[in-house]
Amino acid sequence: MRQYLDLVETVLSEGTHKPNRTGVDTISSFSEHYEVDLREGYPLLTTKEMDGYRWNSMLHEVCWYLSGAEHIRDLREETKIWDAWADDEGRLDTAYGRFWRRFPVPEDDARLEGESWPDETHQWVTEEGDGRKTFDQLQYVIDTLSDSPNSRRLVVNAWHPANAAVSTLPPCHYSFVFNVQGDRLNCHLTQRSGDTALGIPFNIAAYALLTKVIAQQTGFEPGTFAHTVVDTHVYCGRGERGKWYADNLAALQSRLADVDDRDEYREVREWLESEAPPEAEGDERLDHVP
Ligand code: UFP
Repeated sequence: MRQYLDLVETVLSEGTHKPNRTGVDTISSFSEHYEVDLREGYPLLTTKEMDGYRWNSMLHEVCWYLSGAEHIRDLREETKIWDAWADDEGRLDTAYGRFWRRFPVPEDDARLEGESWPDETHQWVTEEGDGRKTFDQLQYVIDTLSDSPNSRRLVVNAWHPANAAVSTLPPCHYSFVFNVQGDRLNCHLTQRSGDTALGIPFNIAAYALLTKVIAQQTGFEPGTFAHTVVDTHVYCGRGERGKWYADNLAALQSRLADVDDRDEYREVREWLESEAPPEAEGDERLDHVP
C-alpha cells in the first residue's frame, strides 16, 4: 500500500530523534495524515506485519471492542495482545469497547444545577447492574446514520481524561468520526501515538474493517478511511545506539537508494562497518503493543 510506504518514508527521512517512556528511542514525526479508498480493496499490509496470528488477533480485537467488555477474559482465550496490560483477573483499565459502548454518564450529584442528561429511558442509555448509567456511542452513530445521515456529529470517543491520566495504556486511537458523502460512508480516525512498524498496520486493518461493517449495517458503500497520527514513530534503539540510528538513518537510506549493483552495495556495507553503530544497551525488544 503506497500510502503506508510513504508514511514510513516520511517518518524516517523527516523525523527527529526522540527518547520516550519505553526507554527505546524513536524517530518521530508530527501529525502525519493519509487516506485509503476502501472501494479499491481492503488495506491489509502484505509485509510480514499482518501475518496469520496478527490477522486473527485483529479480528478478535474488533469483536471485543464491539462487545463493550471492560475485561479481557474472553479475548485472552484467542490472543495475547492485551495480556501485558491487564491484571490477573483480566481487568483492563482502558478497554476501548467499554468507552465505545458504555461511556459513563455523570451521576446526578456530578451535574450542574438544572442540567439535564438522558436517563435510562433513553434508547442509548443503559442502567448497569450496579446502578451506573452508561451511553452507547456506537449505537448512537448507527441509529443517526439511518435517521440523519448528513449529521456532522457522528463521533465515537474513547478518551476519558480521568481514566487516561492513570491508565497503564491510555487509548492510542482515541476518537473516530463517520461522515457520509453521497452513498459513501467515510471514517476519520485520530490517533495520538502510532508505532509505524507494529501498531499502525493493525490499526489500519481494524478501522477499515469497522468502516465496512458499519457501512453494511447502515446501507452505505464503504468510502474513504482517513487517518491522522499525531506522534508517528519508528523505534530505533536504546541509548547511544538509538541516537546513532536516528542521526545516520537518512544518510544510510539515501546511500541505499542509489545502490544499483554489487560493488555499490559493498561500498555501503564498508561504510556501515566503518561507522559501526554502538553496541546495544540492554534489551532492544519491545513487548508487543496492539
Ligand atoms: N500503539 C500503536 N497502536 C495502538 C496501540 C499502541 O501504535 O493501537 F495501542 C503504540 C504507540 C506507542 C505505544 O509506540 O504503542 C504506546 O505508548 P505511549 O502510550 O507512550 O504512546
